[in-house]
Amino acid sequence: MTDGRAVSARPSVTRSQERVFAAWRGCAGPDKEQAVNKALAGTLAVIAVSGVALTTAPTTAAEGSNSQPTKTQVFSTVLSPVPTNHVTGSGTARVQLTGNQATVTVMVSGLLAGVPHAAHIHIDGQGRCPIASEATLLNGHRALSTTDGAKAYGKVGASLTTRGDAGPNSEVAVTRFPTGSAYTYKRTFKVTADAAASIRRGNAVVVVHGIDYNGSGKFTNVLGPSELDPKLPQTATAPAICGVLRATPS
Ligand SMILES: [Cu+2]
Repeated sequence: MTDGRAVSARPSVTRSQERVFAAWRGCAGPDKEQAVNKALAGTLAVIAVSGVALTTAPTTAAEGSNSQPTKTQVFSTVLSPVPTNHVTGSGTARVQLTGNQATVTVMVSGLLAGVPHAAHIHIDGQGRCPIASEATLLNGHRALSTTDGAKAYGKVGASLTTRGDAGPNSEVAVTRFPTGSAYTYKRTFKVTADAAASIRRGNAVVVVHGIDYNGSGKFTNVLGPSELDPKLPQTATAPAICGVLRATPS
């Protein structure tokens, strides 16, 4: 799936991703789809040069090393397709937790190619993935939005961004999430006390978003706008694959 090479963020990728973001935010209707996918294609081209593996270097240990020694625990899960959302992809996720410091590894395959996939550790819900009966009508189509799944998996506790903030505020920071149908993500960062507690009690759920509901090979407006940000299509934020983190022998 990957060749294991680390790909560092280059200015060219950043500029390209900013164009994607601008396209997303800037227009509406059919033109929007065209502009978004055109901009996304540019991003993909840049990323493709370096392969699909996205590996982000751990943050420096400079921040907050005052915590008492804490036993390292490992949590993992298999990521399975969210029902009703027309997803065939899958993946795995692993969280190594020491105090509030988490090393998160996510491997996915079979997702929609060429687009960013928002991914989070959700917390404080019912500690499960959504089921088909929780789907609603989105622009006339039965599917699960992120909000439809919130009762099951809760709110965003951490955003699995490639750089910068990794907290709940980066929930829809589309320019800072991994892109592509298959990738390996690895990053070490500090999670909130709430998120760490949720992970430890088996309540945390890893969700990767972004679906190809109508099999068009791109994000479209088939499900209408996202409830999280009306400038994004619903297909960009709807949950794709999901799994509940469980304690695992390390
Ligand atoms: Cu999420």
